[in-house]
Amino acid sequence: MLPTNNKLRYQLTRHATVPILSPNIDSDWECYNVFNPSVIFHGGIFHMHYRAQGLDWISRIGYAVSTDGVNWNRLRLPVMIPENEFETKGVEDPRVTYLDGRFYMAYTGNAPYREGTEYFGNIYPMLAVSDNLITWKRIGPMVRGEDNKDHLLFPRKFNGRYCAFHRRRPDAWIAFSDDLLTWHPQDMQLVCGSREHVPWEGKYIGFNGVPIETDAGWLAFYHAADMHHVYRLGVMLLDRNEPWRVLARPRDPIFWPEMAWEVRGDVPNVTFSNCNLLVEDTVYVYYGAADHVIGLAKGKLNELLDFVVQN
Ligand code: BMA
Repeated sequence: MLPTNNKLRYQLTRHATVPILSPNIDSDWECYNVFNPSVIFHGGIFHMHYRAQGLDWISRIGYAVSTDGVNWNRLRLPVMIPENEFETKGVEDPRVTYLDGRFYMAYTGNAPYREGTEYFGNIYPMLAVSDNLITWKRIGPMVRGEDNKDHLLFPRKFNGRYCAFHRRRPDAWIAFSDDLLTWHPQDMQLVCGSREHVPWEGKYIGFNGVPIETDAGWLAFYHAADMHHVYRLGVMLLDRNEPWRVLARPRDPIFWPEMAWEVRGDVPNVTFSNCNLLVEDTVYVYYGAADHVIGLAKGKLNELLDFVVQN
């Protein structure tokens, strides 16, 4: 894809020309696809939660640890498997936030279609909590009856309230809650949608990983699908205290499928990220490639901020 007329161009740099995690053919639950991971850095090590599919094609969530963010040791069994009516067809796309001493996972619950609701109403933005990253207690869905996902919890509260991104198809939204259980419609608002004349965002957009708080505002990464179902990544800057206000949003994407393993896989032409982790001065963007393997791309925080502000 050719960049448009931005003043400054930017592309995340691949850590390597090969994936950092691939399906485990010796395992029944993760032998088919591993993708769309969340990674946090805590207690001196990297912790990854990733979506995995095996022979039955049900999504489960696996857990792996690493000392360098590149080489991983996985647990033999998944840490999350479908457990209730909101997730009978799978638990997908984890996004983990560390907040007030606990770990919260936002993940997608996939359930059978419900007739009569827009977009089938079978996709649930789920929340769970853990103190050890392995055993998770369900909190429940943020909303029901709409196709809502790409949600995640901010790493701090605003005026004493929890804050989360979510996606009300086709747009990216924000919501506030006192207790994580109740998310009232009046406490939700639109952040942004696809832009006219920006073909790579043609179909819909959603936020990626926990945004990075900087002096200039929240650096928020997002994905968009175009009309051909190609998934690219972009970045924007949101107001630090009113994170529903977009301060800057370049026209061009910062990452897109190029490698054979990003172009071909279970779903072709997909780079999809749930995680943009700041490690010292570098943002580690872990991503699912073609819904089949996991890649890592990196960017310097100051270069990303320059790119956003100058465009
Ligand atoms: C999105 C999500 C992702 C997936 C992507 C591409 O809607 O379901 O989990 O990676 O589609 O298939």
